[in-house]
Amino acid sequence: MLEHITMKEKNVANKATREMDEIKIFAQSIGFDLVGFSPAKIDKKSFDVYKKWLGKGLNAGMEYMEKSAQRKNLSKILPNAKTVISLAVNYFHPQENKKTKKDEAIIARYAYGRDYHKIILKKLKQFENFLKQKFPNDFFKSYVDTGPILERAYAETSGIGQLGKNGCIITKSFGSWIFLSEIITTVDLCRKEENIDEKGRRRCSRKIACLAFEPITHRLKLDKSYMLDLSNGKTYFDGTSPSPFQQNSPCGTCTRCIKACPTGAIISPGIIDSRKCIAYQTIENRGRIPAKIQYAIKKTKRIFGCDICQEVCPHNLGKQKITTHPEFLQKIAGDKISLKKILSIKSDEEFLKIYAGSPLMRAKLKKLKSTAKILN
Ligand code: B12
Ligand code: SF4
Ligand code: SF4
Repeated sequence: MLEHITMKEKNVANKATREMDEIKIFAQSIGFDLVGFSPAKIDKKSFDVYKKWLGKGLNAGMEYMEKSAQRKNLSKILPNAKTVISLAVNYFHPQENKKTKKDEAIIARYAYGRDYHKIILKKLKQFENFLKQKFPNDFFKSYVDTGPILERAYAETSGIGQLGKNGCIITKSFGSWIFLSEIITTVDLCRKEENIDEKGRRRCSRKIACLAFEPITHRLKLDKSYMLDLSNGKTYFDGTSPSPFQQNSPCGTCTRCIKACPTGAIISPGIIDSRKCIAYQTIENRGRIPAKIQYAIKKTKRIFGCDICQEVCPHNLGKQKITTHPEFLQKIAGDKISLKKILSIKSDEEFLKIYAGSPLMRAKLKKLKSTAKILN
């Protein structure tokens, strides 16, 4: 719908749109696959979900997950934070040969090549420098994975993807095979003006602008959810209450991931009990793995991480695009690992020599050996 706007308003809008386009183009040029923007304010529902999750002890031994003050209020991390720029990087690679030999165990897909933390942080710093030049009086703080920020919640609000029952953010272009990261900034990139296009049409009357590369249905903490189609500038309101597992869910009636999880770790749609999750048990847990989970690890041959709930997801079938990031294709751990090889490594130095730069370093040799013994 065309609306009357003043010349001044139009100029502000044009400048903001240009700014946003430049930001998106730069993000793409340094290798980010998706970018979305949302106000630096956690939506209440997401925070409540996190608090309940914590309250039930579903974080298992991950004490760093208890930093709730920062997760609730990003100004505790960056005073006067206004916007979260969420970014996604596709890491998919086709698996060499799905069959494992008797002596082999499976490594989660994300750990095939170089560790994403360093690779993405470098890109975030480049992005920060670009933004600092544009906004010299503003401040920026970047995180990838390890910061006290609910990455999935912001990614969903910004429009990067939608939450699946497997708990993962599912994107239209890459399925769930993505790493998330973000830049928190004092620049307000979600101003209302940005919703006016170059022809002066208001694309959306909401304060939150959908500026993700992909137009997808939002589930915002608003009275109505909406979808902004960037190809025609139209906004669609569905008028329903926002629930990720009703109209706007990418899942519909599908429950494949819940059924496929070998340990029953998806205790309700989108909620993972880390104590039961093979990913937690094989990467994070420094203590003894419970007998029931040991059995599932042996059966599914997972030595580091677990992808089962993503592998069965129809959104990941046929959507796979091979990552354009050579670092993730540079084989270090690979898809599978020989148990004999792991068990024969004699020292941390030897381990470092073989696996330096790989996500396997997080588990450390001692942990990998003890999981290998379960699998052997
Ligand atoms: C702790 C953690 C884990 C734990 C716990 C997992 C979990 N689901 O919470 C363990 C070790 C088990 C784990 C495993 C994996 N992880 Co992990 N993990 C994290 C970490 C550090 C924090 C997640 C968190 O806050 N959990 C608490 C729960 C309550 O929050 P949440 O899952 O983020 O869900 C939020 C939203 O969904 C939102 N929400 C909004 N509305 C609603 C409504 C409903 C009904 C629900 C349920 C939720 C919801 O609220 C929630 C809280 O804010 C993030 C990085 C980060 N800083 O966020 C990576 C992260 C989530 N992990 C990631 C990955 C890749 C994995 C694995 C695939 C690795 C592997 N192959 O082994 C598995 C997948 C397991 C799974 N099915 O979730 C990616 C996810 C990418 C994606 N596509 O979503 C992240 C974002 C890391 C990154 N930077 O890329 N992980
Ligand atoms: S990662 Fe594996 S164990 Fe964890 S919820 Fe998914 S299928 Fe279950
Ligand atoms: S497997 Fe089905 S239920 Fe699970 S996340 Fe994918 S679409 Fe949703």
